[in-house]
Amino acid sequence: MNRNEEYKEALKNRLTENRYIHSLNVADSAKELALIYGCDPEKAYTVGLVHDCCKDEPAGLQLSYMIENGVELSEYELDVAKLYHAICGRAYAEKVFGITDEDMLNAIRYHTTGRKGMSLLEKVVFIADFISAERDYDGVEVMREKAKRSLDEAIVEGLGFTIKDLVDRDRIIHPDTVSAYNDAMFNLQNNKSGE
Ligand code: DGI
Ligand code: FE
Ligand code: FE
Repeated sequence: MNRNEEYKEALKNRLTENRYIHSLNVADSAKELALIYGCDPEKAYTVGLVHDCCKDEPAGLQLSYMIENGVELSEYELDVAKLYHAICGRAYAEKVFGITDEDMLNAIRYHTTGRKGMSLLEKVVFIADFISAERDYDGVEVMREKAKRSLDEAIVEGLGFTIKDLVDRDRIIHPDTVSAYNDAMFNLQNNKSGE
């Protein structure tokens, strides 16, 4: 039995209305992708639901929560508050939501940067976040098509977009972001998608 209804109630109180709607939509997209690519649709739905559970907390509170719970941050993570919510979210999901499945916890932890060697569930959640129903950026339809065709193709498209944007804005690019891009590109070029 899953605890999704309980998580929804908790998230309604923790998140802004738009962020809550985003979470419901990512859950739906993650379930759809899981059914296409053959990973557990229930796990994908739950991770989609909770992936941004700490996003609307002030950065200072997220930081103290991580410190209290013994979460260690690298220099790049410490300096990039936008990345806190994924790392903090993993700790919160384990401690408060009682999620113990390591693959689900990793899918929350790496949903913003990605990483080298992502599991199918991690990839599914990573891409679901880009194509959820309320997303309307230029190019979202291309992303939705690619997501149905190949997760690695969608990762290259999505991270290519993110990395260009970060370069344009003089932001630090997390090493996991770069590794995730290279890994997906390598898989595409060597037909090693693992899908
Ligand atoms: O939480 P969401 O808005 O749904 O999406 P997300 O968790 O993918 O966060 C997207 C934000 O994270 C976006 O503003 C770009 C930023 N981001 C992703 N990777 C990196 C990054 N920011 C920096 N500085 N470095 C990264 O590697
Ligand atoms: Fe996020
Ligand atoms: Fe999100």
